Amino acid sequence: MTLLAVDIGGTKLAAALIDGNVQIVERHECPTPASKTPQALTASLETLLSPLAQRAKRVAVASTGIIHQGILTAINPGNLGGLLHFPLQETVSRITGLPCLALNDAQAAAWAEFQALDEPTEEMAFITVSTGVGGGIVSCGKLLMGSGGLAGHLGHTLADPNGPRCGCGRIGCVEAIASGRGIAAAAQGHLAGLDAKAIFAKAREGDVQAQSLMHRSAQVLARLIADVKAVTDCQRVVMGGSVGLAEGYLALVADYLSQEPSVYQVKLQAAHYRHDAGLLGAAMLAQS
Ligand code: ADP
Ligand code: BMX
Ligand code: ZN
Repeated sequence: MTLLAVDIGGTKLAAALIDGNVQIVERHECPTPASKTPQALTASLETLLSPLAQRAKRVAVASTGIIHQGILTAINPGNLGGLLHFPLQETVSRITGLPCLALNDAQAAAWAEFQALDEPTEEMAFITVSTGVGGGIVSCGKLLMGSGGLAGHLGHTLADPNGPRCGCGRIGCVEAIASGRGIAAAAQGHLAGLDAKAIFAKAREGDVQAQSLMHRSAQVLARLIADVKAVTDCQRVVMGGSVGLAEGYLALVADYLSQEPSVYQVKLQAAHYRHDAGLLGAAMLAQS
């Protein structure tokens, strides 16, 4: 059965047709609209999904935000152009004319990455460092979603009580410092206004401020991973997202993690499915 999978992130929307062997047959991408309106997101989804829908029997959505009973509620509305609530499942079903399953993007990615592990493992955490910092936890072989969809929102744990205010309302969240947006927000002087991608490129050219922003993010991630190890006793942590998968980033996180006491050490690896983990995880859950 061919399935249409959709990934809604703070920076980009992706859609793919996926066959019965969970292989991507065709993939498209476009920017997430910057406008605050549900109409803008609906219009972008229409453009992306309408040409593909006829070839699929079902649709599966992995989306940024808390996804509960088909409704998207942003924990950090700033990551979604200010959009707070969106009737995700209903909108996607209406656009495609197909039954729809929707869940959080990092939870979906965690499920795909759990299936791809090279050895039997019961506890695993997936962390995306992207527009925000998202997370998904598999415990006793089960994906945790929580009664309201909040489970695994690791980006909103505390990194620094003296840090910047996060869009969720708390002070010093991991996301406020370590995410793509957090990195860009901390940039000053000649780096002000650049996005995380451009800042990482400057870091590779030897720019000292850019290197320090990259290190700060990686250090915060390493502390988060130690916290996650303490909470879940996971045997594996998988990293995704465009910041998480950026050249040199994972090695930096691993280096900071190695400075933590041995009880907090855990195997760290890049997402097997790279940027498609969310799409494939949603597809796997919809097919099961
Ligand atoms: P989404 O959040 O929509 O899932 P991404 O995973 O692509 O999208 O994350 C977007 C963030 O990643 C942006 O902040 C962008 O600047 C940053 N980014 C994209 N490519 C790179 C790169 N090569 N190196 C570092 N940061 C990157
Ligand atoms: C935010 C939150 C999470 C999401 C994470 C990564 C919103 C809109 N999103 O913490 O639900 O999983 O960002 O999202 O509140 P991404 O857009 O960076 O992939
Ligand atoms: Zn927060």
